[in-house]
Amino acid sequence: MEILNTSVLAWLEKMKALTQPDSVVLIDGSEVQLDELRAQAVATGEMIRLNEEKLPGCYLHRTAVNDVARVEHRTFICSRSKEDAGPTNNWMSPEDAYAKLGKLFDGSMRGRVMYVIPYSMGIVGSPFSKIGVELTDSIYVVLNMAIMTRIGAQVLEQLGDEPDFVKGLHAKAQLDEENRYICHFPEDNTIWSVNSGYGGNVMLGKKCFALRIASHLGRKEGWFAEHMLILGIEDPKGDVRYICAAFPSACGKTNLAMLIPPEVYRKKGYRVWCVGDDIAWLRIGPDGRLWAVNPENGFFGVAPGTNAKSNPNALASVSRNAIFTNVVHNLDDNTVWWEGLDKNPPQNALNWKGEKWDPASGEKGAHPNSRFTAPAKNCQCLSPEFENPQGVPISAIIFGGRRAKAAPLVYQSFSWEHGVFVGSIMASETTAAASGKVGVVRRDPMAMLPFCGYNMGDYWAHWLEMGKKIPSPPKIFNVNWFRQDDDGNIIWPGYGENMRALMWILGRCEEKAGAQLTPIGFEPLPEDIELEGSGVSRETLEALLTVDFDVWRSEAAGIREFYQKFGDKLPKELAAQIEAFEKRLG
Ligand code: GTP
Ligand code: SPV
Ligand code: MN
Repeated sequence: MEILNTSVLAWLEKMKALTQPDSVVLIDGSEVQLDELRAQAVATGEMIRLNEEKLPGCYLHRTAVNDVARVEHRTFICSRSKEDAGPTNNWMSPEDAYAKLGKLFDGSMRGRVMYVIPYSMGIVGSPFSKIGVELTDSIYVVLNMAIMTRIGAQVLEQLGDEPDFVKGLHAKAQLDEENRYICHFPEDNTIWSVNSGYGGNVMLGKKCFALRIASHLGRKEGWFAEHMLILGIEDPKGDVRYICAAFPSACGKTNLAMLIPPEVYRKKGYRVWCVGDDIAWLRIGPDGRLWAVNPENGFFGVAPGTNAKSNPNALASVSRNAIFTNVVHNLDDNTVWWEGLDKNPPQNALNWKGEKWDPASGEKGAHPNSRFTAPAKNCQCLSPEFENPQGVPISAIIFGGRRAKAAPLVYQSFSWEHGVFVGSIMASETTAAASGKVGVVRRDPMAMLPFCGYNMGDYWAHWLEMGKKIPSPPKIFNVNWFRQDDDGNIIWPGYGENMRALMWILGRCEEKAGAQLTPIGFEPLPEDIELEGSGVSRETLEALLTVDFDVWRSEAAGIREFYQKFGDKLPKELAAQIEAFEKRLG
């Protein structure tokens, strides 16, 4: 196999001249080649091959200790004009960014191999799909991209001689934190990432392309690239309704996407199907509904907290051909462990840094942002529509985050416009998925704060515009699985039990479920939520549904302050929404 595409060739020559690798290897997607790379990575210690009986085809990788999460303060949108990046993104001019990173890339692959990964976000050849080529000096990246995307010869063939691909360049360089940069050039379809070897910083198809670059393309071309899971709920008659949900990083997308319904629904014949757990690309279908595809081919999920009770489907998905990053290595049987997997931490083990670890020490063994990379096809509840190039029609869009107090368990917006407002005012406590302080509430509109590749004000305008063009738009909701009591305990059981809120949501979509009007939107009455077998008391449910006006008045002030950052980019519809909201609050 060789590269014939003249644009790919010309760009590759330039990047070779810049980074000066010893050799270049084209990734054809074959198991033979991937196996050779796995063996090489094992030989150098980059990967550890795990127990062949218990975890066939699985590997463990440890990143540098200073390189364990996305780095938002070092992530840049390098549009020509600063205004196009907007007040919520870091910005560097393309000239400055190319110059600055050019120096860091200069000779960075000397003594190393450059791997060329042609990949498709979405099913190869589907009109919904987009192609990228990532150049990287990391085998870990190659093996992860091989799970997370469709790679290899078929992609180059599909591209033909078209110049329409996203150019991704990644070099580990010295893994120097002070010179780590993740730069996006939306006008050039280009991503440059240097000095990291961790997940979302380096698998350029994921957040960099499928969200930051794709959101920019979506605005130009009239579609959405969103930080959303996609799931289907099949009713006893066999009809399936699909829902998208946007939660910030480490706020429950993967868990919701793979949920197992509570007994009360299971016995009636309900099933849940996972279409995607992180990213949705949405377009208006010929029938006037919004249709979603998952552009990925695997799951890059949070390990801690994943167990046989919280997410059995995820656990089964990582039982073969998976890569584990920054978890505990059990030396007795050469398997892996993480906090929350079970109550039996291994006694003879290494922590995520590769140091001897004593579970009794009180120190965590796995990094809080440790992850698994698993092929989608491993997932027992993977939707039969997963490979459907048309995607699935969406009945409801859900926004949500981690809020100790403000947001109730679930509520519905009054309209598309109000739904966009609800998405725009999302806030959530920060998590270990990005470097920085954990547990600080911040505004994270549509869970896209770190992922929107252009001015968030224009992004809201795009949402409002699209709303006018969708003849049968999904209804928009908000959920919060993380409401706490005064002692700081989360009072909703979460996980599979979240289906109870989803059922109310579908009931609302079909105009069957009841609701009460509140200043924030339509809320279920306690009797509208099925509690059988949940262990949740009516009293707790009432607490979960309470809207504290004082809390929301101070929210409104925070929203105003946040909106102010956008100046005249704030859509007038949203200015009217906050106005009306304050009136409703009194
Ligand atoms: P990213 O992959 O970073 O985008 O995260 P995510 O949104 O997919 O979150 P994920 O499902 O991996 O969950 C993150 C953490 O939240 C894990 O530790 C879960 O155990 C926990 N979690 C997920 N769902 C729930 C829930 O319904 N209730 C509670 N209390 N915790 C949850
Ligand atoms: C997230 O942080 O939202 C992730 C992990 O899904 S990463 O791919 O690193 O962005
Ligand atoms: Mn996830």
